Amino acid sequence: MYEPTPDDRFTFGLWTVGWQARDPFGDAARAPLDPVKSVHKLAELGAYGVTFHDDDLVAVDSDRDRAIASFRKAVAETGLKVPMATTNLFTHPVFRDGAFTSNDRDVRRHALRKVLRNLDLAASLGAQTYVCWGGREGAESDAAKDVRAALGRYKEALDLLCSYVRERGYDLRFAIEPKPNEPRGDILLPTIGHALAFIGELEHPEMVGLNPEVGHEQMAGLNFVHGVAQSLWHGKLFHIDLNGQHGPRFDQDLVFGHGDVLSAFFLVDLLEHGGYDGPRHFDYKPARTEDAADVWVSAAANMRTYLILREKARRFRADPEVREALRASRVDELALPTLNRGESLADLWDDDFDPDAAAARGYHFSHLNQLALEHLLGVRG
Ligand code: GLT
Ligand code: MN
Ligand code: MN
Repeated sequence: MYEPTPDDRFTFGLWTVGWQARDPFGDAARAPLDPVKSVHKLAELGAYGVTFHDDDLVAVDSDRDRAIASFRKAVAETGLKVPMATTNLFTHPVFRDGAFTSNDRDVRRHALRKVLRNLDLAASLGAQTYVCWGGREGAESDAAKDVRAALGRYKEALDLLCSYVRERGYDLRFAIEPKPNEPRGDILLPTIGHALAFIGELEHPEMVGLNPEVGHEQMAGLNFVHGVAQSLWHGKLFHIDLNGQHGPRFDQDLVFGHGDVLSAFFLVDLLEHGGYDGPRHFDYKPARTEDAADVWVSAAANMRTYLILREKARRFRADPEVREALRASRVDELALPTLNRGESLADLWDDDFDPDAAAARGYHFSHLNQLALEHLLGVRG
């Protein structure tokens, strides 16, 4: 039980297990990992796929063509899929004021070239989602960035990239990954809500959606489950980055479930019952305390936690007492339109409604929440 298989559609970025544990205060604590080894290990652990940044592929072999050829061979041998790819527009110091929104126009042109080159590779590997995480798109000082102009350049870049994908006939859609801060003091498109509003201004809004990350919304003090639900409601949950975070602080990228576990439970419940059918992508970092073998223990932990929560969510939904509690809390009543078909606002005046009597009725949410918690803690079902 809780053994992952490719049917579970778990995917990992090469940069996750391959993270060498450099942080702002310390040097690398682990040796570089050959992407070929990561592909084989992930396949062995039961993953469905692997994702990459252009620069991840040259982690140990700086000969780009050879590195790509070995990666291609490894995915073919293992049967791993490559459902998503992305561009590193943040490590090289050329991007220190951003990529698509750098004040330096030459840098913006360089950033576009870097994405174009990797889009061709992504398409050739069968990727259907292209993530755009704009970690360097932002500022530390409000004097330094004309935010309205920057959003114009951000839109220009995405419009150009969408037209390139259309011209080439690639089966690719873009997914913006919001983050409030880190590495920049303030990052543009800091939350799911900001990104959704921005997408509406693009030339091809249907080609652009979201790749929300658990920890990034929680860093902003926001409810990730609500953010994902709203993304689904807009038809914009193109991809997802699963990990763990302990509230507003630096980006922890913990193993999935190792942060706010109650939120992780409701997230899995939503993903499994809310109509998301994309990959379950883990974007975590094996902690700096961990050695080379621990990396794989932590990778497996993400998938096992997801499967445990999936089973808990299933039992929660099947429990007759939960069904009764949901009814008593009138959770299902929210799905009923407020006016009946054929009714108009004028019909509202016919209601025989006593606000004081209605105000006296409780919603019994504490009982419902306790049932969820007890399922999660394993004392029910
Ligand atoms: C980077 C970042 C992640 C993004 C990745 C995609 S890279 O590690 O912290 O949240 O998803 O560029
Ligand atoms: Mn993160
Ligand atoms: Mn991420």
